[in-house]
Amino acid sequence: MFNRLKMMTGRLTLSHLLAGMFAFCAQAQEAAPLIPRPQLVSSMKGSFTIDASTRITHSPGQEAARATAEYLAGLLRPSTGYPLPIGTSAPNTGNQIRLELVAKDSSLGAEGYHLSVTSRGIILKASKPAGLFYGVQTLRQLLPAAVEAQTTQSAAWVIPAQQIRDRPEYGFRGAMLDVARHFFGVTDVKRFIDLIAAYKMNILHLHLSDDQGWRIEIKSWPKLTEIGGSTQVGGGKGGFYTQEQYKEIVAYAASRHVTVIPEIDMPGHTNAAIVSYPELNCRDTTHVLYTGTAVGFSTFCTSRPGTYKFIDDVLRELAAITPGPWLHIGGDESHVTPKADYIQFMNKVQPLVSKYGKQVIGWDEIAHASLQKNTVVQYWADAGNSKMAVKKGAKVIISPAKKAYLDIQYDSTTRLGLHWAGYVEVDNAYQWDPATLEPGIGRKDILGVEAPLWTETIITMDDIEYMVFPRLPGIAEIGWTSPALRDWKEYRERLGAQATRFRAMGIDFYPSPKVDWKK
Ligand code: TNX
Repeated sequence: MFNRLKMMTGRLTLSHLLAGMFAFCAQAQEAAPLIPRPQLVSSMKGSFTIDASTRITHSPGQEAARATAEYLAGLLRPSTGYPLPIGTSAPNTGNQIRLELVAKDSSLGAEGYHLSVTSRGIILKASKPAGLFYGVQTLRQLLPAAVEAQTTQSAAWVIPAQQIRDRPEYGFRGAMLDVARHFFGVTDVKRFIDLIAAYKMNILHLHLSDDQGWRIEIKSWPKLTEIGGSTQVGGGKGGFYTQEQYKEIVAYAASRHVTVIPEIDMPGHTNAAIVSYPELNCRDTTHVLYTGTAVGFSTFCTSRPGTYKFIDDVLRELAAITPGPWLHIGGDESHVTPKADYIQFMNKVQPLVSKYGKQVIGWDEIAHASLQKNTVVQYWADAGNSKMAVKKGAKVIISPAKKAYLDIQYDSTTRLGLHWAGYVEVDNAYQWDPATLEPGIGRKDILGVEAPLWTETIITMDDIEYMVFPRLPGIAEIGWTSPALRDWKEYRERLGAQATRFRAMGIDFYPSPKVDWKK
């Protein structure tokens, strides 16, 4: 509707006039094609237009609201070209986008928000700062896609009058980036964070170590990065984050209400660490750096005390620079670790994580060990393991490869990715419900949903975008929107409408034939 309006008008003053008239004539305005779909939207007559004198305001003394106001201004200024000054003001003065933290509204929870758009202005309310941030993401999608441009656009910045009340289904909505198989620098990771946060995801899981590379500086074991970080799949130069760079990523993520979960995979997937320090392996043979893509051939020596001293040091340093509550210890595909040793190993490592005040996450194989209270199990392949975890009282993160893996090819023609878990087209990635996927794993057992991107075949940011879009917005919606409000046919329309946004954001997405993409 607004694109048509934009075409009809072009000039700002005339468009203002027409926008008003159009809204006046319209009986009921269609709800905007938002992703994730909000809980409750009620359209009203009229609209608000952001113009050269619009201000962004917050209540005095609300620093968190101010931070979100700055973030919103940062989104709107480049494309609108307006100054959009930020300040405090009384609630009822017009032409402002007002961000308010309210104490009372417990129905909004930790991440919910209430967005009210009238012809006088916009009021966004939330009980917690994250709610304001998500309200801003919604507001962003209510504006014409041109708002995403980095240069001044001559669009009419009209937002239809409406009320939105919204809050997420799950408190854990994540994406994982494997920076071990191919390394991605700080700039790429920041863009990845911006892209997931735009769809209201709040977790970034970084897979920081694997056979092909060790990507985080550990000051007490410097060869991990010196040697273990020096290559990647295909033999490129690899790379790693210094602790300062990691902190920069964590802080950037926090400014987007995203919590970073660092993963050190063990006892398998450890060739890079073993090459750096051969004593971590039982046989003191020399190992060589690995640049292939096979899995399951390496293991730490589970019987040597030195192995646990090493792990203690790594977890201590990592915990000290990770404000989030979780440390992920991997545990997948340890094919050359005898089962009894694996169990003993996991029983010894879990307390080391707790010692540094963090909660364990492990891939579903970890369910074979005794699970510490609060250990979280990530379901990726084996439903039996995950059910066993639930029986042992663990909460589960749902990341089934056949639905949620972003590295799995869309179809047989996809130029990137793997297909060991079949093919995952956009409809397939969307049409499932974590709470009914596996009998024996119910809503109450589930912490949330995560979409992992493994990078054996992913080399550039462009590659990342192609595999992540358009599937990630669907997984984000599974995490955010209640299942009763989700339907593929209806979602398909909203996803098609996102194309203009993807383009304006410079996202190289896969134009799936399952969707009619808006031109
Ligand atoms: C399985 S998922 C793995 C990874 C691979 C991925 C490729 C998991 C816990 N292990 O090591 O990268 O498949 O899709």
